[in-house]
Formats: sequence, structure tokens, C-alpha cells
Amino acid sequence: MQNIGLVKIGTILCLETNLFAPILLLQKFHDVTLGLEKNKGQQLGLVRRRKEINLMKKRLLAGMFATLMAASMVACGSDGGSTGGAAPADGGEATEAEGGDAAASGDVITVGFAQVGHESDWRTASTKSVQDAFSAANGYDLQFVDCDNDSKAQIDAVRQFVQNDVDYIVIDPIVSTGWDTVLTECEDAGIPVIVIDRTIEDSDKYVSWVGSEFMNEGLASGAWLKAYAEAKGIDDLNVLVIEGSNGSSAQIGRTDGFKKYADEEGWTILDSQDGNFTQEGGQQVMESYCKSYAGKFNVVVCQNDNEAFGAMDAMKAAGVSYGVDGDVILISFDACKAGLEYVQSGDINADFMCYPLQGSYCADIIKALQNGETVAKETFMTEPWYVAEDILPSITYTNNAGEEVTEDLIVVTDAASQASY
Ligand code: GYE
Repeated sequence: MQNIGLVKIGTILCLETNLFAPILLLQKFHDVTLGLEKNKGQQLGLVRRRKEINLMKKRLLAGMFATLMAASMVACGSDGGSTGGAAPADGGEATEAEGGDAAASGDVITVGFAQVGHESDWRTASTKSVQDAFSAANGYDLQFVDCDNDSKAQIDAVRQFVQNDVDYIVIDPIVSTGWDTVLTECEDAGIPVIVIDRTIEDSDKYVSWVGSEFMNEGLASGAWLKAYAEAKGIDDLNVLVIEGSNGSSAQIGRTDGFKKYADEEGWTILDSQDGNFTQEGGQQVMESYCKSYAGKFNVVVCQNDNEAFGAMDAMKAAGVSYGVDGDVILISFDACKAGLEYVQSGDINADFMCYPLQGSYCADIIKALQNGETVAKETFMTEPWYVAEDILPSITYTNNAGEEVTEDLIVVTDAASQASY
């Protein structure tokens, strides 16, 4: 496990010689830690893992550059040697050394992946990450279904995977409920299910989940807005929210986290409508908001970058100014490359990253299962928060695990935006 970690770290350092590298590295340390935890069994609590991640963060920040240099020297050598210089997937995720096991033994592993759809930059990166990790060269036969945001089509896709008798099923659940029956069918067929990204709330019949703590993303956005408004002397906040696809755990967590602050601080949420995580949806909702709430709002929260792109077009057309020099504070989530470029230009004030490259985490889980190891029930991505202005160094808030955390705010530079997905 540690070896795999080193190969990965090396890959990252060789490919990502910029500010994004420490973030990815942090995730990989996180992954390696969890990998070691996996052997200890599933009963380890969520809180404990979170604490370990925080500890790891501190350790990393303290000795980051020394560690980076040392790991880089060891790992760049081992990576080059083991892969023959082939470019790994996911900007440094899956390596041939990892996937080679299955290919070398001649046992092709069949994986069915029921993907949400193709609604956003985040989704495009997620699809590529999984396709790269489960490539034929890595010893996999990937059956990929784009469910086009249709929950029924997604359940049908999973049933088809059962019919096809695949070895593993990977699901990114469009909505968080309605899963127990079909997951029972997978269980009865003896096919392990791995869930990525969004969560399933009404069934625990899956082996492992890898994804983001959406509630923390929402809480962080609220904590940032509170601190930012105080710093700028703005005391009357009138907010319009463009939500992500209703019923998805990403929408639920980001909505609830932000709302907690809105309620506590007495902000007015004028409206909160579904923009379906798309640019078109964001634009349509914002066009109607600009008519209904003309002159009445000073904050717009878009639950992903693509919605923010559409909302900016709508505000521009309606003559509403936004961003650092505008009348409206614009908040977004995902922090994809284009999103961060808009933070850099000052159009988006703050962008809360959601990390989509989960393919290699998923492949690690399957490899562990192949080896008869116990895997962690939950693995969380570590995600940074980006801002346009150098006003606040950090935010402090109580996260979803009840811990008070202080997290850095990163002012976007060229290196950061270009390193994003
Ligand atoms: O934020 C959005 C995508 O589930 C976290 O889905 C994901 C969300 C992501 O369409 O861009």
C-alpha cells in the first residue's frame, strides 16, 4: 500500500509542478492513510478519520517542502522505472504499475459504471477519471452508461450490469434515495457496489463510498460570506440561490450548510430554485430572478461553476454588476479551471472546490477487494477554498462532524487555475 502511495506521489510531483500539487498530494496522503486504516476494518469512526486527516494536514503544512522534495526524488525515479514513462491517468492518478496486476495475470475485471450524466465541467472530469482508471491497459473492461440525469435510467443501467454479470458496479447516484431494492438485487447477485461522489441515504448495501463532504462545502461558503460581509461592512444580505439538481446529495449538503449560516445571521434568502447544475439552467433561473428581484439582491449563490457561468450571462444582459467590483457578491462551487479563471478575474468572489478525480480511489478499492482486504466504508476528498481578494487569510467554522476547523482561503493565481481540472 505504501509503495503504491509512493508511486502515486511521484507521479503527481513529476506532472504537477505547481501550486495545485500540494493539494493533490494531501489527498494522496489521505488516501494512503486510509489505505492503512482499511486493514484495521470498517468500524473506524468517521470522526476519527477526519481527525487523522486534519493531523495529516498540519503535518503537511509544517514540513511540506522538505517532504515534497524527498518524496519527489524517491518517487520520480520509481514512477519512471515502473511505468516506462507512460503518462498516467487523471493528471497523476492511476498508474500502469497499479493496474498492471490485473492485466499481467490476464484476469480482466469487468466494471459497470452508472454515471450521472454530462451536465458540467466537474462531470466531464469525473467521467475521464473513471475511464482512465478502468482502462483496458490497466486490465479492465469498463461498461460505461451516461444516465443523462434520469434516475430511472440509472436504476435500469444498474440492473443491466447485474444481467451482464459484471465483477463490480460503480454508481454515482443522481439522487440519494430509492436505492435499497436495486442494491439488494446487486447483493443477491454477489456483485459488490462502490458509490462515488454523491451519497445514498436509504441503503447501506454498498461496500464503499468515495466523495466530498457537501455539507462542509455549504458551511464553508456561509462562514466565508459572514466574514467577508463583516470585513466589507455590508450588514444587509439579500440572497438568491441557484441550487443543483434537486434530490442530489450535493444539492442537499450545499443548501443545508449555507442555510445554517443564513438562519443564524438573519440573512434574507429571497428565492432558491433548481438550476440543474447546468449553464443553461443557471442562466434561465437567473434571468427570471433578475426580473422578479430587480434591485433587491446583493448575493447570488450558484451551487456549481456551470450555473455561475449562466448566471453571469443573465446578470450581464440585465445590467447587474457582480464580483469584486460589482453590486452582487457571487459565490460558486466546484472550482474547475474555468471557474477559477473567473475568480482570478474577480467575476466570482469565492469558489469552494469539489474534487472530481475519484477514479484511482475507486480502482484502489477494487484492488483491495480483489486481495480480500477490508475497505473503508467512507473516504473523503480534501478540498481547498478559493477567493478573489486577499482580505481574509482563513475561515473558522464548525464542520459537519462537530469540530471547529480553521481553513485557509487561497487567492487564485495562474498556477492554481491552470492546475485545476
Ligand atoms: O458539483 C456538479 C455536478 O455531484 C459533486 O455534480 C457533483 C456535482 C458537481 O454536476 O458540477
